[in-house]
Amino acid sequence: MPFTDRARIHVEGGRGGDGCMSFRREPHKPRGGPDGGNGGRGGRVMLQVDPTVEDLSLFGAKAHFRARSGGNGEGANRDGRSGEDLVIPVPPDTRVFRDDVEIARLSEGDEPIQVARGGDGGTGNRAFRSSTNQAPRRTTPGQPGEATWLTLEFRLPIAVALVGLPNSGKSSLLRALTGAPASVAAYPQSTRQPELGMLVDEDGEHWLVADLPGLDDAGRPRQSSFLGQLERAGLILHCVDATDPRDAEQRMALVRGGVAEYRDPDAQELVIATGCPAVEQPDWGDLAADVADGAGDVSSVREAILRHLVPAP
Ligand SMILES: Nc1nc2c(ncn2[C@@H]2O[C@H](COP(=O)(O)OP(=O)(O)OP(=O)(O)O)[C@@H](O)[C@H]2O)c(=O)[nH]1
Ligand SMILES: [Mg+2]
Repeated sequence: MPFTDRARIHVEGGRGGDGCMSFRREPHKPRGGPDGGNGGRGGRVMLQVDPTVEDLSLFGAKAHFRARSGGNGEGANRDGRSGEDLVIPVPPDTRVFRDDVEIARLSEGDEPIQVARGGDGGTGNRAFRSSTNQAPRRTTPGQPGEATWLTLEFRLPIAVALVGLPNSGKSSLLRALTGAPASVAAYPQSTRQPELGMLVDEDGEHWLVADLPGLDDAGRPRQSSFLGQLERAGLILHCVDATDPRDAEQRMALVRGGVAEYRDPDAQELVIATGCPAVEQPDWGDLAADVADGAGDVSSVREAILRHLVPAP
């Protein structure tokens, strides 16, 4: 299933039930008083973190969510039942936007939040009885639930992000560093989705490493890029193909320009000259890696990465 980190959903609270018009009917009391009950309120739509949900791809197939309506009031003073709330599961660390304003950020263990109110139930005729009107025929209908579009955004807890021009060896390096089965190919933009691997340090600490494709050959973000995922990365591995005859500094400037708006300004950057043995490390790079076919020694790169990572407090 393709990884999805952004979704638009429409949520709607349930409609309130209608108030009821009814008069008591008893064998020996022909003119019983009003006994129509109130309608129940509509169910709410809630968002709740479910740690087993890994991304927002669920919402590709389903974008409309509506909670149950409240029950209508009934005779004999019976009020309608409340509509059941609809609880939508989202992955941990989901952000919720309404009209481009962030209204919530949901982390594991948080209480569910309400994103659409249920409609109020209507009033039955019993409630309109007064000294001047003993037999009211008036009722009110249930109100519609609140309806709104929301944007959900989800960020993986990425510690290390690989970026670079197409074909710069990102997937190969991810594979060599983490053993992740990343797709490597001799043509550009072979990777369409973020690919993930895990680095484990001596203390057993796990670090999520991601290959974040998404720049075209001119360093421009592609339309459906996942560069938003750069946001949480504290370390950026900037892969630069050392076998490319074009000027390395110019290529680096393209990439830096392309990711500038997505990255954490405080993130550190390491420039990795790819396709290049360590002994031939060019002066524009911090490190060199030759990892053809995912093999090759990347221990120095690995160590340098781990030196830059600080365990979360
Ligand atoms: N010899 C050698 N070839 C490499 C090295 N790194 C990558 N390559 C080759 O370069 C090509 C591109 O590598 P990928 O790892 O797919 O590059 P990428 O940046 O992930 O590319 P896209 O996902 O298509 O943007 C492949 O043919 C790799 O085999 C390396 O260190 N040494
Ligand atoms: Mg790739």
